Amino acid sequence: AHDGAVRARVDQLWKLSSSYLPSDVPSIQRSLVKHVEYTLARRRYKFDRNSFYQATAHSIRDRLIERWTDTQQFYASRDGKRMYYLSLEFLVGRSLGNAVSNLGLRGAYADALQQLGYDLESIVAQEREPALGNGGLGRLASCFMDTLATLNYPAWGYGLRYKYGMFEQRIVDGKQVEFPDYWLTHGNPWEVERLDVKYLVRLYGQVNNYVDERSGETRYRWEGGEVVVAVAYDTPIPGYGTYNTNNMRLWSSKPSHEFDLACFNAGNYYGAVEAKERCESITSVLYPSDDNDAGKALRLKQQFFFVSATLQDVLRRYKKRVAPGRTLKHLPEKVAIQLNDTHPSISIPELMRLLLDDELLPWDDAWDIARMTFGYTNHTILPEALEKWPVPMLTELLPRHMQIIYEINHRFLQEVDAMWPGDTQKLAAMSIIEESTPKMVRMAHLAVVGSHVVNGVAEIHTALVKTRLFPEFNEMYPGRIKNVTNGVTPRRWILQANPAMSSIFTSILGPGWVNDLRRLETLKPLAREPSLQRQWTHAKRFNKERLAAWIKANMNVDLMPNAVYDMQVKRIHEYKRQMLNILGIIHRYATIASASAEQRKSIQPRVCILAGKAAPGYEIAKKIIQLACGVAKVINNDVRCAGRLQVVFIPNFNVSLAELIIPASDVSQHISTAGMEASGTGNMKFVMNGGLIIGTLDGANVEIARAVGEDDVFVFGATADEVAALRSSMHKREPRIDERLARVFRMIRSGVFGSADNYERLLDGLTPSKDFYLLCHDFPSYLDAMDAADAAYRDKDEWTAKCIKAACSMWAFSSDRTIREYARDVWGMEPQPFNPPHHARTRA
Ligand code: F58
Repeated sequence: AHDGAVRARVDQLWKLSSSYLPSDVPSIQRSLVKHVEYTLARRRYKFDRNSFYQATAHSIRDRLIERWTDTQQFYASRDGKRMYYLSLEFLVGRSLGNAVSNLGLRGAYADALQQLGYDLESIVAQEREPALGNGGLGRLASCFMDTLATLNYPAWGYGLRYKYGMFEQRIVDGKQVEFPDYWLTHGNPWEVERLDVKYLVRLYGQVNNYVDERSGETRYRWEGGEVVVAVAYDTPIPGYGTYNTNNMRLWSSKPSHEFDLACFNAGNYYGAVEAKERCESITSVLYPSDDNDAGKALRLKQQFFFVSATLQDVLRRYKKRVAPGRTLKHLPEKVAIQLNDTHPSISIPELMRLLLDDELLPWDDAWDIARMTFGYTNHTILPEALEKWPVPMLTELLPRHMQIIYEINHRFLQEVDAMWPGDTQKLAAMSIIEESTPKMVRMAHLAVVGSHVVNGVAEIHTALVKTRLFPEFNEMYPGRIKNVTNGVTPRRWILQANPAMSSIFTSILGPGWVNDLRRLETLKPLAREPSLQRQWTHAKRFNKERLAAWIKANMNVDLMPNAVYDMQVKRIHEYKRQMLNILGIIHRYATIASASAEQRKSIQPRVCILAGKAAPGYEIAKKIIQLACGVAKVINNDVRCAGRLQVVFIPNFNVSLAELIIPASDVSQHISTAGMEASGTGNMKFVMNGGLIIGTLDGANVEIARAVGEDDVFVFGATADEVAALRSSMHKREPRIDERLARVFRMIRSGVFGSADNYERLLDGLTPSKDFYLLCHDFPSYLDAMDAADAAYRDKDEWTAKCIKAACSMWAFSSDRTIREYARDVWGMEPQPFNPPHHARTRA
């Protein structure tokens, strides 16, 4: 009787709070004041802009949480197939602006704050962005999270909660200096700490075997070693214009209790503290690397820690959902796991271990389950970036996994031998184990063998994956390698980043375009209409002034407002060829400097903006930054360049800066050596924001050019096939270089941009016979492309028309299109739109 009364009271209380929080202006204001007082414990009139940021974030968070818990309960009740996106990186960017916009509450919050003396945009700018990723791969994961929620897919992201994100880049004396990014200083209002959701993760130890009494088979158990705890931190991911709110679960490492006690009891106090530190260090720092950190044991620990906690969590959730006749064999019908590159590919042997050693499944059943569950996305074919782990290291850290990998490889090589009998070359090329000293585990081979679909991220990239990276695998498993071209979320990259342009779209098309970019196509016939052109030009001008104001305030440089804004913002890497851009800038400088005052007037004014981080250990990339800064200093202080040319290197490029920079561009450069950039996603963002591309036929540039029309992309340079041919004849190349390029080299060597010693290593790699990235080869056609862009810009109306047409042709590069393809071709997953009951929505 007592139980019944308690239950009734609890039900009654839940009913009382079963309606969504009201979001009219007065209610929002009450919630802000409430959070200032109760969440922040600040007194009335004793708060500043940052406490108002915190209060606003908490107010929105309340509204996220109710949708989020309801969505998750709804998914559980529907029992549909779910997808888990496993990524060691999520470059989320700021959350407040995204949340108010996705919840449709931008206007209400702006009004509520304005009446209290605050401006929503400046409150939004208070947020410190979590930088839990390096670049494109991490940002892609976050774009996917936005789309998955927006399209109502039951999906979760899984990752790591690094205490230190991507380092902060400062430019000191014209050089990159790295500072730690402790992004949690002021707390993180977007996460919910789940101290009750935790798993034990084992490292090291040994494998013991025993005979299973029922079957008489030998079975294995991984025992001993160190045990670490993974604690979950959840972040709600709202969709745009839907109630569906998904989850991103990030793990943090903690020492395990038993482990602690054991050490303390043994009287080894310092040892115990040290061990505790070691446990916590697993999730302390994001590796700021651009290719893999060969042989870094901590990185492997991070990967396994992540995978182990995630798979335990996924299996626990799967098993909770009992249905008649359902066993682990049906896992692939209910669960898809996507591996974002090979970083989480240790999942494959870990799932095998769980199924074999804990669930006692036969090998073949376990293998079918694993293979049908996993999909693997490849993001690079550069050999130096393909992950490999030394066998001795893997054996020590994960002895049971090493056994399982050997067994997978053994069975796989039997298949290879059956297909190509006696072909030892094929066996060596395809083996998961590389027979080097020490032996290495090729994680990409493991991922291909252990997944049912392998995908590249742009058409040309997928073609190269099939023909150059995995030709034998492609022959052995026809159809397994597929293309799914990347995309970016128009919510963040158009609506949020570019309100000026977005309001043009909304005024003509209504608000629905951001979830259906195809609607922009209807604007293309209007591209030459004066009224649209006028609005478009105003928006671009507004965005340029917004950026110029930031640069004035933060770098004290006054940018020309009427110039072509030319940008290259991305990680610094030799293959991305920022160096080619800088050489082009120096050439332009030389042309201006040697021109008469009269001739100078006819040179198109240009503002060149570069930004991006170099991996701390990547010396050449750091030198490229140094040269860019040296060139900027000289050009910006040379009176002959006044009104004609300016160069800025913006420090600490991140998602928030990208949102400011990209909408201000007239042209952007995506000029990688053909065949080397898997896709690129910045290219998509720039065109969506009304800028044109100067680029090589690489990555998604190829598809963008097809979508917007070849005439509206300034293409240059060797094609991927030509690059291959040029490289193989490189040693025979005669050492003649373009005269304009030779002049640029002479200027650098003469110390115009700072001591030539600084740049010797850069120039050293640029003789035609050594020029791996083909800068010398592509330089003349690069200049032609720049000239073509300058010429096109002179006809302002025609230029604006090109930009409008291009921006309105980009629907295929919305991550909505990308995710629908994954759902159909890789995950076999249907949307599950969640609509709360009517009473829950309306009762105030
Ligand atoms: C990028 N990879 C590709 N890797 O370079 C880019 O072409 C593509 O558009 C993007 O993925 C999305 O598919 C990338 O960003 C990393 O940042 C890795 C981080 C971990 C170490 C190795 C590089």
